[in-house]
Amino acid sequence: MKRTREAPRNSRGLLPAALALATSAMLAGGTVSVASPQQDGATPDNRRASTGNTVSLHDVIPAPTSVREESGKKFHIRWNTGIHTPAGSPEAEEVAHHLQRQLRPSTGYGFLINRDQPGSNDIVLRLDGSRDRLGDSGYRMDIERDRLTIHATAPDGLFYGVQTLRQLLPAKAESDSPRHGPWKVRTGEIVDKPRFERRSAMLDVARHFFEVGQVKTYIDQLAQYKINYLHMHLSDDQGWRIQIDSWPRLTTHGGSTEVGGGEGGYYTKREFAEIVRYASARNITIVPEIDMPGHTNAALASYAELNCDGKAPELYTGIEVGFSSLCIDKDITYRFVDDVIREVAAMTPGEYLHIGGDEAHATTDEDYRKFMSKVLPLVEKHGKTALGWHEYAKTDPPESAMVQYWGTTNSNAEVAEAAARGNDILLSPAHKSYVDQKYNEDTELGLDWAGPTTVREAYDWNPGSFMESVPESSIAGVEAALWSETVTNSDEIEFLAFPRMPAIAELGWSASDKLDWSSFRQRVADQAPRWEEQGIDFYRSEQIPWP
Ligand code: NGO
Repeated sequence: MKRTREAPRNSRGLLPAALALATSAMLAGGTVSVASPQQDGATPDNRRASTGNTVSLHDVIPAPTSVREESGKKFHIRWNTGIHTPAGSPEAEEVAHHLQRQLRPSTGYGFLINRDQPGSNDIVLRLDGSRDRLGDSGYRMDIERDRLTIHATAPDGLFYGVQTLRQLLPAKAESDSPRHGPWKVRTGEIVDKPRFERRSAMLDVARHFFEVGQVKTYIDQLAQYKINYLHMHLSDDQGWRIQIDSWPRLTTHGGSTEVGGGEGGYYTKREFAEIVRYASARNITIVPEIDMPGHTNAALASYAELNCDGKAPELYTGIEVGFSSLCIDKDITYRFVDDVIREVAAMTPGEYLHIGGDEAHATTDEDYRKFMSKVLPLVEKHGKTALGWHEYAKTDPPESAMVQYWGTTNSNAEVAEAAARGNDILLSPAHKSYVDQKYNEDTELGLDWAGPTTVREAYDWNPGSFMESVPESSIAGVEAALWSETVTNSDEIEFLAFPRMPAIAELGWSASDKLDWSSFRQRVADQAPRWEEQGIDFYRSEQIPWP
């Protein structure tokens, strides 16, 4: 597929002044800081830039809560470096195995796990963190010359500490084949914890289907930026992607095509269980979405009896939406929804089940309310909490339900009322966090109805204060949504998600006083060699000072 990687139109090949200055200083061997001044007591002087050999402790995405970097000394990973884990915590040991799998291929070292006493040069994982300071998911990394220790209150925090450690090693540590060291980490201390509980990404597997392996690749990419939920859009007009035993034609017929008429596909229960397991081993909870009552042509095409007129429509491979609806007045509709929710709920260990509810343009307002009043109790009946696109806020869902905002402005009365009633709000404003939008008019890949959206536009907003009359305490978090009307493979997922997904990840994780575009663009630039090692096909936005 052809696409525009650069934004050549307005580019005159000139470096912005600050960057030109920074570049010439670096060429002269000097020290440069493009970060904002005076954060966590750091002056631009003690914020040393990363070099080819070592990475500045400040050079992490999402930006940590506080960083203190020492000068001169380094922690050195050597052939005999082991990983020490606390006794009696299989989850912590899982994190150790994850770190081991991560570092073995590039270093060629063994990273033996669980020695009785931590030896010198070891990486030590400890569940002794202070809950006051770190909460449930934070960590403190203490990097000394002869030991690197990650303290956390729970295994989640250890996992996040390990993701930070990966970014503190030279980019070649991400290689899947042996490379020469040295493997040094600068000494100092990082204290870190998330601002919001939910740092989510969404992948639309309905418009184009992605195989299990492609989903796993994306999960790996998300996990390194501390994303902890993957919302999977599993059904839409163009395809039904998850096996439902009680309604088998949903997949055999409804899953047999996709946008553009390709062969589509679906996940068997076994395959889906593998996705859930793989994600959970990377601290990511899968949130399944079955979109209804609109966006249901694939289901309506599979079962004639779900249609009010008893006639099944043709399968659909276009991208216009808003024309389909389940039949609100038929009993069979609710038997169908009950079966689907029961089976999907049984396949996903997480608390939430997403019931869509967006763009029900073929359903009257009255019918939409009637539908939600019957479906919301079914979600509860099967032990789940409802999540839905913000249109369903008007049906007064129970207080426990979460509302996902996808509008293109910062005000919505129904969402504000839902927040006042006690519903948590998940933010994915389409003009900011829809990573399916083009970067600029010249990008061939992507839609543009809410965009185009540059990297800076995706980054430059504050989720805590974004929505009028919705206090930060009502915000569950943010989501980078990747709809797949134009996306057909992993390269294309990566092109749209990088660098915007890491931008949204930082908005979800980092404290508001750490959100700073000039610092972020520099840190993103420094991720490029890692992405190259990982084979990530990112977009070289001209807003970023790539190395
Ligand atoms: C909208 C629409 C989706 C599209 C997407 C494309 C929502 C919640 N419904 O977002 O069906 O795929 O835009 O950007």
